[in-house]
Amino acid sequence: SASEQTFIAVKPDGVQRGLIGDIISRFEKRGYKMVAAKMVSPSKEHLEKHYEDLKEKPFFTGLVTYMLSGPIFAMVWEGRDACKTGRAILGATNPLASAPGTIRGDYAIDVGRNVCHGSDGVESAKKEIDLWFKPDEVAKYKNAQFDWIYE
Ligand code: DAT
Ligand code: MG
Repeated sequence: SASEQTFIAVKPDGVQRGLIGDIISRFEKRGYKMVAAKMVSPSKEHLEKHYEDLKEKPFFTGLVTYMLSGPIFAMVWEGRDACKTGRAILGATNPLASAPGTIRGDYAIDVGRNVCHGSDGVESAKKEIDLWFKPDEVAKYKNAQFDWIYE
């Protein structure tokens, strides 16, 4: 439905490299609606919870250290198929496999510096939005462009 939501974040490298505006623009221009955004410096515990499914992976410690290395720009984007299409806008996890035209395919090389995060499905999006945002931080509004984007 047009109200599907996904959690998208600009990781510390993306913030430092000045990519927030470009990443917002790509989602805006595609037709997605921003319903929440904030600059945050979450705790180690918060980031370990965010990546809890990966806690057994050999790269987990390095991943959490990287995510703690600076502020993160956290967002919620809404629109039809937002999770799947959001992942397509980001590109493959390993930037060397990401197509040009995707965020990672345009701006990254190393999997450990891949600039952005996006929920991998509707269920994980719900969990992540719940972890990163309070309910009153997520706006409800109709975008004036709605009828020009959806048939
Ligand atoms: P994604 O971020 O595309 O959802 P993921 O959930 O599998 O990918 O992994 C989360 C992050 O962990 C990923 O963005 C970068 C890091 N990562 C994944 N696989 C890795 C690997 N093989 N080596 C190092 N870091 C990795
Ligand atoms: Mg993931």
